[in-house]
Amino acid sequence: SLLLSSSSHYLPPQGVKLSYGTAGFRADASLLHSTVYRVGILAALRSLKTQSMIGMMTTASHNKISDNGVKIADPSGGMLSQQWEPFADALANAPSPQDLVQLINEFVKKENIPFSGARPAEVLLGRDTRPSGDALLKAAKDGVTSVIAAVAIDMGILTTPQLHWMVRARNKGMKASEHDYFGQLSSSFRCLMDLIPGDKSTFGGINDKLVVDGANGVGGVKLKVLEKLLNGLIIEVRNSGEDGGILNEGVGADYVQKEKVVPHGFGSKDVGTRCASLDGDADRLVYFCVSSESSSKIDLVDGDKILSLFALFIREQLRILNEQEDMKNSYQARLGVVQTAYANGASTNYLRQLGLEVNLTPTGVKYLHEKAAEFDIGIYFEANGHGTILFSESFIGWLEATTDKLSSGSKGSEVEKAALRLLAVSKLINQAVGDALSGLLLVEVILQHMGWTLDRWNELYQDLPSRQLKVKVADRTAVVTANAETVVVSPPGLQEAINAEIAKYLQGRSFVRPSGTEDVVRVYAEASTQEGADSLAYSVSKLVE
Ligand code: 16G
Ligand code: ZN
Repeated sequence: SLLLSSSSHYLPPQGVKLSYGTAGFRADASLLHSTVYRVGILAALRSLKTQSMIGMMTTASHNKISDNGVKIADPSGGMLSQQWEPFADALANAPSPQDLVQLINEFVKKENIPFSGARPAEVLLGRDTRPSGDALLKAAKDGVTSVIAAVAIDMGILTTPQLHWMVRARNKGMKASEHDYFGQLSSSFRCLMDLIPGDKSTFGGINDKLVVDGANGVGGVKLKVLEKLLNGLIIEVRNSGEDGGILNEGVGADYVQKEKVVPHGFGSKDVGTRCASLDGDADRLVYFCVSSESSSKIDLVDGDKILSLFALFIREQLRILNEQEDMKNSYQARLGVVQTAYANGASTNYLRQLGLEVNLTPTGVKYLHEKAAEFDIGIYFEANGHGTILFSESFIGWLEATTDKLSSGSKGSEVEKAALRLLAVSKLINQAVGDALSGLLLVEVILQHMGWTLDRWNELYQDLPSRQLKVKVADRTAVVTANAETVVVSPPGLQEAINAEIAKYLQGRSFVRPSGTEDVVRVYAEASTQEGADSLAYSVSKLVE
């Protein structure tokens, strides 16, 4: 068959076992040709099964430039259904073309995947700026088109969230080019700017520029295009990759958040400037400012604080809607926030003090996203800067009906403005997946709305000192956790030992979990002082060894 002959060009590397994991397949790019080819097949099958457009993104995000990776966007624009992950693993690891064909035939039968009389498979392909992306793109196309009548549509170099956005838009019957993406982001941004209360515009002097570290990846380049469509926001992009810097090397959101130092290209000249950093495929965003002229230390404004800013703004708009006499009880929108155990304890306290429902899930976007989707407005963020705000269809419908009704009556009322703001947020913020570009625009417009500087925002609460360590162990799967990774259930006795350590520290908190992306166990600790956090992390890592 066609499949048998084409797959013989993509034999898997020997002795390498790949796993779809939390973020798709990732490895040194030279090992991935057969994997990407096979994920192309999977994408086409997924498209047939769902009778929808599927996305396939080639990226290794914040990992080093010689790595690459591949992941699937489901019809909603979200992550691949977890039910298909075991098939992805089996597919990637099938030793020979014959095994591969047999595996596919069995799966097609089991899943009842329609071939004849059905709409042919369509797969949107995107990739980041990695040099290995070109050859892997060919493997992806070959994989997709080895399935009968399947079509691969190459969208070129994109951020990961752009591709997810396009898949979602296409499946909703909307226009889904890059031009449409930029159009939607910039018009909803301008709409929010126009709705800023007049008396606030003189506060704060926020009209200074924002300086963005593009991680030498795709995000900085796209941001430069986007910036031209905005007015009232001046952005300087550094580390755009156009000046010889290397992707993710001493730059980017992952580096800045983990190391808490300035990225390359930033320094004493930037003291007092509002800075932001994207990761290599622009699905993570953190803010920071350079602490002092003499050191490379930064004040980090992480995903938890972005979440807090968003939550404050949304809560305020909901309050305006609910206070209005005639609006009462018309729609009690449920607002929920979702974090992981890595969220700084001070952020969780702060959010609870605001009266918000805070939910914890295990690490990984698919878990946070799924939980957030249970609310009318669900805000999720990982501390590392990946997150977004999800709006329920029914609440969007209500907002649309309400703004229609109001625009004929009480023109320009506070209620109408609040409803219009929420609608604009739902269009600005990526509904498919965390998106650094749309997140950045929302942060900027909220700061302007509040009349806040970066410092004022950063003062919402003060982070507890924390420390992360990784421990190499013989078998990391021996560590099994429960309750959103906050307790160890196996090996027996480990949690009790951790508890005993925690008890020695003021505001102590610590947990361990096996990494989903590296062969290590991760240790997290928090305490009232940095010395305390360091020593708690150290003693817990000794327990894990
Ligand atoms: C992946 C996840 C990210 C998570 C990280 C944790 C997605 C798309 N990405 O990058 O959400 O924070 O893994 O890595 O789910 P770890 O398991 O090695 O700590
Ligand atoms: Zn990323």
